[in-house]
Amino acid sequence: MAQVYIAIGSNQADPMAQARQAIQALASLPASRLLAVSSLYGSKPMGPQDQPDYINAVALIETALAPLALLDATQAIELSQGRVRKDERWGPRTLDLDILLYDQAIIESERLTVPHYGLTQREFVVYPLYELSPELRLPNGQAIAVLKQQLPANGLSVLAEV
Ligand code: PH2
Ligand code: MG
Ligand code: MG
Repeated sequence: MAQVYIAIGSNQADPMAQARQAIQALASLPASRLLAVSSLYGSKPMGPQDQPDYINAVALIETALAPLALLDATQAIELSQGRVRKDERWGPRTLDLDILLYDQAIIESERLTVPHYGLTQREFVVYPLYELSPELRLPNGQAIAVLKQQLPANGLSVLAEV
């Protein structure tokens, strides 16, 4: 079994409900178990500013799914919650599920990069990761606690528990 951190993001169609529904869907993944979920955070949009604020959270699951099988499953959840792939980079979406860490694996394939390329620069990923696992280290040895200390909160706030 692998321990996998998955980022959840939404800024369309009742983002709080989208996030909660996504957590239910992650809890129902085959050959997997939901171990923990961070608080639900409100965050300022990264990228185009003419879009609503986001709800972000991070879930920790334990899974027997291989990385690409897990990617297929998370993309199916995105689609089931109305995700439409658009060309605009960092544009609004009903649901985004990003595989952040898969055990201590380093994966660089056409479909999947792990650790997620934006992880260390995004307060809406680093803060909830720290909330879940303050002792966590990335495969390159970086401590999540140090990353959090170096990253301004940029208005990030805890809005609710799951
Ligand atoms: N996701 C994006 C683009 N911008 N901004 C915030 N605050 N949170 C996100 O999850 C997010 C974003 C595309 O994946
Ligand atoms: Mg994303
Ligand atoms: Mg994504």
